[in-house]
Amino acid sequence: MTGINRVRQLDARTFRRRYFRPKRPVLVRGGASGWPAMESWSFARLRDMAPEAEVLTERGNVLQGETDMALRPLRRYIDALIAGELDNTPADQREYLSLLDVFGLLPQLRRDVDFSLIESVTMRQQIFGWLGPGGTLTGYHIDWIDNTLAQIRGRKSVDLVAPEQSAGMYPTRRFSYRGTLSAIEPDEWDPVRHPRFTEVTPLRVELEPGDLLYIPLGWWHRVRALEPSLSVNAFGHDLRGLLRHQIPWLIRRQMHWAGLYRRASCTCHHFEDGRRMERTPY
Ligand SMILES: O=C(O)CCC(=O)C(=O)O
Repeated sequence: MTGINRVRQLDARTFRRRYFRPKRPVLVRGGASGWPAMESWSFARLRDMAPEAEVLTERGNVLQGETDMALRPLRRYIDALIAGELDNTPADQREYLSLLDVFGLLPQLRRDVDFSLIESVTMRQQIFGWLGPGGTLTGYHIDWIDNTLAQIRGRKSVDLVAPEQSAGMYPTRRFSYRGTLSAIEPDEWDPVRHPRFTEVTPLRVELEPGDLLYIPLGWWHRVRALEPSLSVNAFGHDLRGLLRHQIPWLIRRQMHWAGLYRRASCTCHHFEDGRRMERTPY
C-alpha cells in the first residue's frame, strides 16, 4: 500500500466494497463538513451546556504513557483550554479530555453528527469526544473495532501503520480494553531496543475541520493535535467483529476489573493520593 486514499465523496456501497471489507483506511475530505456540529459546536458552547459536569482528563501520552487521570469540572477545563493555559505545560503533563462520552453528557447534540457511513456497515456504535490543546498525543495503538474519526475544530496529524507491519511496532502486554499498545513512540524511539521499526512505513494524514477518516480494525494509529482541537469518533462492530473481538474483550475486561487479568499495568486504573482512580468501562 502506497498511501491513504483521499476522496471527496463516499457512498455506503463504495465504502463497504473498497474500504470496509478489505480493511483499507480512507480519508473523506469534507466528509463531515455538512454536519450541524461544524456550525454550532465550540468549546464555549459545550462548556455552557454542562458547566457543572465532572470529566476525566488524562495527562501525557494517552494510552502509552503512565496512566495519569484527573477529575475536573468541565467548566474549569474548557476555561483553561480557551485561555491557552494548557498549551504551555510540558508534554507529559498536557491535559487531554479524551474518550468523553459526549452524548451521554449532552444527548441533545446527537443529531448534530452523521455517522451513517460506519452505521451502514456495523450493528452497534459507540461515540466519543476528544477535546484538548495543541500537542496532545494518543500513542500508537490498535483498536479491535472499526472506527471513523471526524475533525470538528482544529487540525490533527494521524499516522497509520498497516497490520502486516506489526512486528516492527513491538506490541506490549499492557492491558487496554479493546486495544493493543505499541512500545514505539517515534519521538523517543531507541533503534537499539526496537530495530525493526526502521522497516515500518507509517502513512500520515492531516485532518482539517470537516474531514472524516476511516481507521480500520487492526490498524495502528497515533494521533497528535496540531492546535486546540475538538474531534468526535464512532467505533462500530459488525457480527464478525462482535464474535471475534468484542465478546472476548468483554470477558477480558470483566476479568481485569475483577483483578484477575493483567493487574499491574493498564490504561484504565491509576492511584492518586492513595485513591484508586478508574476510567469507567466503555
Ligand atoms: O484523537 C485522538 O487523540 C485519538 C483518537 C483515537 O485514537 C481513535 O479515534 O481511535
